[in-house]
Amino acid sequence: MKGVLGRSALRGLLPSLRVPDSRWLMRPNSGGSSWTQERTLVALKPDGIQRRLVGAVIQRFERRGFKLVEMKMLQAPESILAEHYQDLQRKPFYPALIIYMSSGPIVAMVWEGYNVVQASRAMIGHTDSTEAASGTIRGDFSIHISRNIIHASNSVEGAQREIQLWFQSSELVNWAEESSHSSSYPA
Ligand code: IDP
Ligand code: MG
Repeated sequence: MKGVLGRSALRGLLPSLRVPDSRWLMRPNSGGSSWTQERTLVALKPDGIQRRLVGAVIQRFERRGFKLVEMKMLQAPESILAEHYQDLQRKPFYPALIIYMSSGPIVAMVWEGYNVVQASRAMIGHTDSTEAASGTIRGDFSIHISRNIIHASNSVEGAQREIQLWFQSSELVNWAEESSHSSSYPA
C-alpha cells in the first residue's frame, strides 16, 4: 500500500534530517576518523542506583547512538572523589557532596561517539534539577541539586582526566562492531 506522504513531501517535512556519512559507521580501530572516538565519563550517583535508574540511563545513551566502552559498579574511594571534585573543594556544599557520593555504590561508565561530551551534558540537563528541562535525565528523574542522579564530564579534556581517574587503561574495552553480531539471530 502506498504511504499517505510521498518521498518529496517527507523531505520537505524533515529538512534537518541528515543521514550520517559512512565514516560514522567505521570501527574506531579500522582507520576511521578520530572524531568518532570522543569519549566521556558518565556516572550514576548513589541516588540513581537506589532509585533503580541504571537501566533507564543506559537505554537513553544507547538509543541516542553512543557506544558503551566500559562500566563498573563501585563504592567510590574518598581519594578519587576528592580528585574528581577538586575544583569544588572550597564550596560550602563540598563536605555534603562527598558524603552524598560516598553514601552507596556508583556506576561509572565510559561512553564513546561523535560529540559525546557535549551531547551527554545536554542529555543529563542543568546541574540544578529545578532548572533542568523535561526530557533531560535530571529534569525527568530528580528535583533537587543535591540529589541530581548523574554525572557527565563537561569538556573533552575533563573527560580524559576523569576517565584516567576512574579506570585503569587495562580496563578499557575496545570492542568493535561486528556485522555478524549485529543481529539477534544466529547467521
Ligand atoms: P555538574 O555535576 O552539572 O557538572 P558541578 O558544578 O560540577 O555540576 O557540581 C558537581 C556536583 O556538585 C553537582 O552535580 C551536584 O551534585 C553538586 N552541587 C553543585 N552545586 C551544588 C549546590 O549548590 N548545592 C548542593 N550540591 C551542589
Ligand atoms: Mg561538573
